[in-house]
Amino acid sequence: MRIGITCYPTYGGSGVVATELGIELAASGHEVHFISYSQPFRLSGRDDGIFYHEVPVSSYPLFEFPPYDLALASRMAEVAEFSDLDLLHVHYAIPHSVSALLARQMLAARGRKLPFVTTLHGTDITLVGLDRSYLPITRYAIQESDGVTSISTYLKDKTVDDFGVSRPIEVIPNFVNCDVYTPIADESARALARSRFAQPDEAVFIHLSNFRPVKRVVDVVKVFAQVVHEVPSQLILVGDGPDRSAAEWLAHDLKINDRVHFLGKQDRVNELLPLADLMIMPSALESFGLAALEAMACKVPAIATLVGGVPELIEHGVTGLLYPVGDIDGMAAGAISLLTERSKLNAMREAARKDAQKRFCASLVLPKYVKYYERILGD
Ligand code: GMT
Repeated sequence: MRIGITCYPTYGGSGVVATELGIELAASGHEVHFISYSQPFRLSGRDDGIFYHEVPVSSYPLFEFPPYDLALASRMAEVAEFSDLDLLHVHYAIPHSVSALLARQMLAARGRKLPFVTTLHGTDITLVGLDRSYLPITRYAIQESDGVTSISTYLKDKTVDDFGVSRPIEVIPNFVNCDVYTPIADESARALARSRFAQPDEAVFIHLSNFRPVKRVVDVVKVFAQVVHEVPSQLILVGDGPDRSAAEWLAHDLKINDRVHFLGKQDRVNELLPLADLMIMPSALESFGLAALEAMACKVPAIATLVGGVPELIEHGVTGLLYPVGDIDGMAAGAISLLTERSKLNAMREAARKDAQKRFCASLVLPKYVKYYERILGD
């Protein structure tokens, strides 16, 4: 198949899923064309079967807001025609599904078919999409898509309840390449890599996000501050965004800044995740929690919140621990109990990796997308 993919290319779960999907599709022989305003950040250096088409957005003194969605629709239609696309797959409904709808109509007028699939990821439904300025058009574009997938049952139900969408929605969960996201098998190699951050007897925590308010990064530091009084530990924070400086200030105020490592945006998170003992993901909401899945595949269970689609990923007490949002004391106590009873932590580490392999490996989830595309093309 020749598949066009549109996503937000910046740091964010929907862009990661879209990019990893494109990479996996290309590796299994499909031709993939990314259409976006810049190259998705995990794409660099990979080109077999993968093409990237930039969307130029011109400005004009009259435009207070350059119309990206229109430029995107034009580019989608052009790429579909020049590269003979079979299908377009857009990630995150706003505005990508609306642009795809326009591109499909433009091509229909030229006697060409371009079915499109919309994948719903999270705040396109739970936050931004509910804004009155976007809700009617988002609902319309979802309803009119040739296919719609959602990354969790939670998000599917939200779409039906909050948008009144009546069309079928297929649940295809987030996935991880279990050969790329993998523990470091050799203990001495792992110890050497950990020594960049921690002494041999110290525990290592990791957090990975885009530091938006929904991720509650300040809670990460608060949880860690309680743990570090009981168990010698270090905290690695990967990513960047609006709440980074609040987290940095808190680490300074609590005088734990020498134990908190802000690494900023990193490309090869698969090399950092396996260094940790535990992830902290205290989000106010997650439709799935891709970062926790990537950590689990590396044998790193998450201390997370009982929100959205997270319980579809993490089984409390088996593959991680789940607490109410803001329950700093609970999360800290849970982490301390795992770190002081190493056999419990080791069992959870094994279970986390096994569960990621059994339910969410790219090799299991990719065929679900391919089958879904075939169904859409057959309709
Ligand atoms: O909804 C968002 O915040 C956007 C999106 C992104 O681009 O970061 O994140 C969502 O999509 C991920 C991949 O499908 C999910 O794993 C995240 O749980 C989800 N984020 C939220 O629901 C907050």
